[in-house]
Amino acid sequence: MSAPSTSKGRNKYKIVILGDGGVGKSALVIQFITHRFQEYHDPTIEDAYEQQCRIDGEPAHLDILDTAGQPEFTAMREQYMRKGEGFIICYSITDKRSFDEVLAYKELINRVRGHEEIPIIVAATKSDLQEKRKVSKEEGVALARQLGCPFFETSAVLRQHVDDVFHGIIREVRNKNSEQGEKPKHSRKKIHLKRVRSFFHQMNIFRRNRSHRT
Ligand SMILES: Nc1nc2c(ncn2[C@@H]2O[C@H](COP(=O)(O)OP(=O)(O)O)[C@@H](O)[C@H]2O)c(=O)[nH]1
Ligand SMILES: [Mg+2]
Repeated sequence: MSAPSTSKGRNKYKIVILGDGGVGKSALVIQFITHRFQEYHDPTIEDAYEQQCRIDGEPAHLDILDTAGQPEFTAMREQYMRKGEGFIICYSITDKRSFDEVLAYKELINRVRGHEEIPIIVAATKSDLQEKRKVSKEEGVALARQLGCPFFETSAVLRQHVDDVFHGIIREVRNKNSEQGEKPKHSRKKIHLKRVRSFFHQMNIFRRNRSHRT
């Protein structure tokens, strides 16, 4: 049986990497794609990468967004949070604060996606820095269990469990899609709701225009 494609039917997967600045998001993505550890990557750059690979014998085209910045609720952020099909939330084993922030990123996803079941993986980074460890593996496992998602401790330096994270998130998205039987994106009920919302939206614009005139 062939693996289900995404809702757009192209084996294309939109993956978003979240996590505090400096945890190693860019290093993780770059190691996955180039098989190299890049020691420095401009922390302010938010970049998108594309990668083709075979996962469980099926082709996958990954569209990976490497985010930058804190979990604030900006319009741009809302846009990609809405479009993301799978999320990798990163924290560093050397940084307890980044671990505590994982829940804030999960809440951000919930805020945009409501009760929709969203494929997530928690990725601990910098597992080569054992002497600087501030978060135990057990704490990571417990957090992932709380979120009901897979968990890996990775090292971009040693290329440990890097593929596992990206292959894992694709598996999660595929599982979700096959459970939902690749339903059309918008049910009748949703389309109706959209129309109602759009009506209210127009009303608001109308009111705004009126208030400009007065
Ligand atoms: N030892 C070690 N350092 C890492 C690892 N991943 C990233 N770094 C370092 O952590 C810093 C921040 O990495 P970066 O990928 O820019 O973090 P980002 O802000 O989350 O994108 C850089 O100095 C990297 O060299 C890792 O797996 N092991
Ligand atoms: Mg970065």
